[in-house]
Amino acid sequence: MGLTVIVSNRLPVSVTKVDGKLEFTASSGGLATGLASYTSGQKTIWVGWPGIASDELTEADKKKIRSELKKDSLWPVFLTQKQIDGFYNGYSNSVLWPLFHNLPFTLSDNMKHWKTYKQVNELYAEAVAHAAKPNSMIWVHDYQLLLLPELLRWTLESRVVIGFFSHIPFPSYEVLKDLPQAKTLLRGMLGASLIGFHTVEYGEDFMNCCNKLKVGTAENKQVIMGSRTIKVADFPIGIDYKKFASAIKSKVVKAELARLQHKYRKYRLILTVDRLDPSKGFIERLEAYFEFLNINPHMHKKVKMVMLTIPSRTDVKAYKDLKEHIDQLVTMINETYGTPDWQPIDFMYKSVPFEELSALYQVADVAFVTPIKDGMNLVAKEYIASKQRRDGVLILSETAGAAQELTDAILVNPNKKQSLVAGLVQALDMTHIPITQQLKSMQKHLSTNTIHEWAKGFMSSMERATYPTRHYVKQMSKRRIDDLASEYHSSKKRTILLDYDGILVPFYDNPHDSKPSKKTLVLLKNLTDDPKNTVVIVSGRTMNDLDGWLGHVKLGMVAEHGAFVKSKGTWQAKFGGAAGWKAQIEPIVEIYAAKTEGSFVEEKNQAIVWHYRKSSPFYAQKNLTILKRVLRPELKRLGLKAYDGSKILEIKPPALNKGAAIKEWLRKPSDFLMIIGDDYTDEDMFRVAGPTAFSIKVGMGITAANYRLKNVTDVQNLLDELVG
Ligand code: ADQ
Repeated sequence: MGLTVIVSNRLPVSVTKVDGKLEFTASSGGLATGLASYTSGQKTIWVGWPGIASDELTEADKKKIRSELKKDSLWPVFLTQKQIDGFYNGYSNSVLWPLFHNLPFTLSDNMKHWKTYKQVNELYAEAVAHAAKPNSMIWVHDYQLLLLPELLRWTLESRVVIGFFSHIPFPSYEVLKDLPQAKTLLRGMLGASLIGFHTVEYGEDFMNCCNKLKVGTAENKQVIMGSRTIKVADFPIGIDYKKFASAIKSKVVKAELARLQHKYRKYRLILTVDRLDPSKGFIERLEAYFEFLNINPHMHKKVKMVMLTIPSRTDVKAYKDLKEHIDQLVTMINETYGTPDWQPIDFMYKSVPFEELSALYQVADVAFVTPIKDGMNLVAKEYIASKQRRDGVLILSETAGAAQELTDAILVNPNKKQSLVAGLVQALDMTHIPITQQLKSMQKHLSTNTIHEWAKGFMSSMERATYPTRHYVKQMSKRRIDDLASEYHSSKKRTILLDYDGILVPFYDNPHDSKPSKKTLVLLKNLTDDPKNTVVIVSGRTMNDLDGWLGHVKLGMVAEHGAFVKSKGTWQAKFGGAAGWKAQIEPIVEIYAAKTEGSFVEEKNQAIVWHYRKSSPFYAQKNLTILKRVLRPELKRLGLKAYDGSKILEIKPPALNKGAAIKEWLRKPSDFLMIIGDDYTDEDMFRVAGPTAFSIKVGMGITAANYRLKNVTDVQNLLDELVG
């Protein structure tokens, strides 16, 4: 494999200048650990800002930094203080961060930073262009670099594979639409071949924004942009589980634990650990703790809340204001309820070494993790992993990405004081057995879904995401259509296989409205009147539908994707009797159809189809994801598969497919074979047709067909040209 290039705002190292001397401090953040495990053994370069403004550096300093960092395969991007203010403090942290976390902010004040954001993304692009080689895999991280994937695609074209991962939530269309740069940012991200988020929901919000803002066309976990297909997927980040789970074996951790156990021996300890950030819900949490103490006087002197808070973005006004507000509330609570021998809150405003953090996690009876909104939240996961020998209860915001996985935690609504207070009461009341059961189940999940697996998963999806662009087929030019027509006219025996919906008729909201037009019927009649032609309609429709609309035309027919075949005027069932599995699957599908307004379930002889064309795309996608998850074990047990079609989900046995159904026509001798289809079920036909057939995909998306047409009108024009 070629070179891997990681790009993030910050390098995993901090450079400082103390008394004119450069100092280098490695940061062992989660990302660095996860990527180290993945990239060990292969050539990797990491591009990012080294944490010092270039105004402080001489040319000699920069040279020294470059050469020092090069030893660890790190590549610095130098930024001036002005650039950092505009790009990082300004646009990234005062516009994108609050917007993506649904936090209040003023757009107008910060719009002036957009230019710098763009300019700095260009600087990163230049640096990556220097670092990358042909065939490099480039993995771009987070909201500071939303424009970078597209910039890289322009600079490096198709010589590289680009992936993008967002560590923070993605906003809904209603929130994003008011940002003047929304479209530019989406386009920037879509320069990548793979876009990853922590949760399915963020990916769906992203795709919904693409559709509503008309940047590409998004469906079924992919976005089509011109000739490119971009995959959108969820990759929930994990932690270095072993590091936290086995920390207790270290002497330093043991000593620290003993110290803390003694210090807090009189109390039930409630721990909070976060960066000081408006998204982390500090105010709501403090107000809830105040209320808890107010209504539970018997807990006074029996509980203590330790708030470990790491300073963050201290140059941004909203962060300075928040620090002041927290200080006021902490003082107020300590003064209201504190006594000479008891302080309800210990507020620690600093970063602590791993050993101390681990000991705190181990000693705490409760972790009170209540962000207003959080991409994932690693603290929740670190706490659970640290609880190998001692009990501990996790209270977690339902709005944190981690809540999707840690469903055994006490899940709370961070915006509702009563919910937070009830969470505290419940956590402090819990007994040993349920606590250990919950811990075990969450630990099992975290020990397998680690940061190492996350990095591996993303990188291997990135490798696979390269295929769609390579397999892309261009639309048929006038010249290719003329070639096809001339082969048609010079041939003696022709086989023409046509899908029905989306090929001969457009899509209708109600599938029963898809009657063929007069024009289509005339066209089919002309085609079938030519004795050289065998024309077959290969559809997912029922026999009744096809006979009703086309029964009077001399056509071969395939109904229900191959369950029934009509040749020489009579229908034959290709798959035994009734499908007994339907009684087990249909009730499940019905539940989600009922939750999705405008959708319905169709029962076919050998398949069950959920139609959601008329439903809101947001709710349809959301319920589709859940339904697929719920169905997975059932389908496995019954040997069935679920297929995503055009606004449908179809469940059927995998052997039932159009490719198998058309074999009998493919066996007949012919010197002209044309197959036209539009959705995934037609791909099975394209695959068996081989390279010499005129296999034509209608519409966008990856395909095994050899040619492409745009829409039903194009198909009509082509057929007109053949019979005309
Ligand atoms: P953050 O917003 O930084 O990350 P989080 O995921 O909780 O949030 O990570 C914080 C990290 O800092 C944890 O590893 C924690 O141990 C550490 N930490 C916090 N306070 C500390 C202190 N006082 N001393 C030492 N260490 C401390 C962003 C997104 C998250 C997403 C991550 C990873 O906002 O939603 O989970 O990226 O993708």
